[in-house]
Amino acid sequence: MGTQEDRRSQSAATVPVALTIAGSDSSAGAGVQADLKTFSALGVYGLTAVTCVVAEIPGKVSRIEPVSTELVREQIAILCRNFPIAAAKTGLLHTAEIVEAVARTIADLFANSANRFPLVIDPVITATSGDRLLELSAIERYKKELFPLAALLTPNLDEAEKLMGEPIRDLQAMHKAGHKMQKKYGVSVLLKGGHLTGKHAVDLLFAGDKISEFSAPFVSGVATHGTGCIYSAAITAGLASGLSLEAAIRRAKKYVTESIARRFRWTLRSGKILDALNHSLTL
Ligand code: PXL
Repeated sequence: MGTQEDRRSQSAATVPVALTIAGSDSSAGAGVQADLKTFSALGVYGLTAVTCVVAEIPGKVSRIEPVSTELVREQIAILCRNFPIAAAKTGLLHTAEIVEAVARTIADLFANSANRFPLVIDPVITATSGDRLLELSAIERYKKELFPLAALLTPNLDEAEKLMGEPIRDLQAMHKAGHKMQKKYGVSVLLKGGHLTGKHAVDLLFAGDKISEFSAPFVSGVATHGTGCIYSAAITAGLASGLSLEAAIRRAKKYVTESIARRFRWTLRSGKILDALNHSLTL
């Protein structure tokens, strides 16, 4: 036991660091804002590399613009040179050029194996509102350049359908598609089933020779966005803290379910209801 001063600097020095490479959501339910709140709630110091700026409210994206590839690259590079990053995630990357810039920056870094950390890829294509957020030409770059660097992919069913080019409409199809994706890209895959199975939200993890199931009661009647963002952020926080992939996902699933169940709600003067995820949970 040292002095109080020692203990303070020690706990500050040992807090795990995680990086999110994602878009800015003006309404703070998704994107880097949601990721940072999630990292904080789970005891991790969060860093950000912003890829694009989205003007939006829950349910409506009104404008989106990319950050220059040079600036995306520099944000990641300067952070990686100067912080002890223990895990990272990618969220919305918006354009093919940004996917490529992110992949090249991380590949350069990982070329020295001492610099490697687990990378979680949330292949965001569409917003919950249905607005498309990613150029379709970016999908090929994801597959060729970014997936090979990942420790985990976290597609939802819609994203997995677009990546694999086949419909996934039941649990059996989820098993088939997840296995195929794991083999094809040589990485672990968390395929998120959402409301597919009715009363429960069931996700499947394909890692090594094992398939694990993560299930939670489906919370209905909540109109929120950003659940995919905070799920991958919570997994990244777990990995940064030294949890195994399975333990990180189990805790992240609980965090997401709770943040939906304990959502914030505002009733506006017009009578319109506005929901937002509650990111400030202590699990
Ligand atoms: O939830 C998808 C998403 C991801 N990232 C950013 C977003 C959104 C959606 O609305 O704005 C930045």
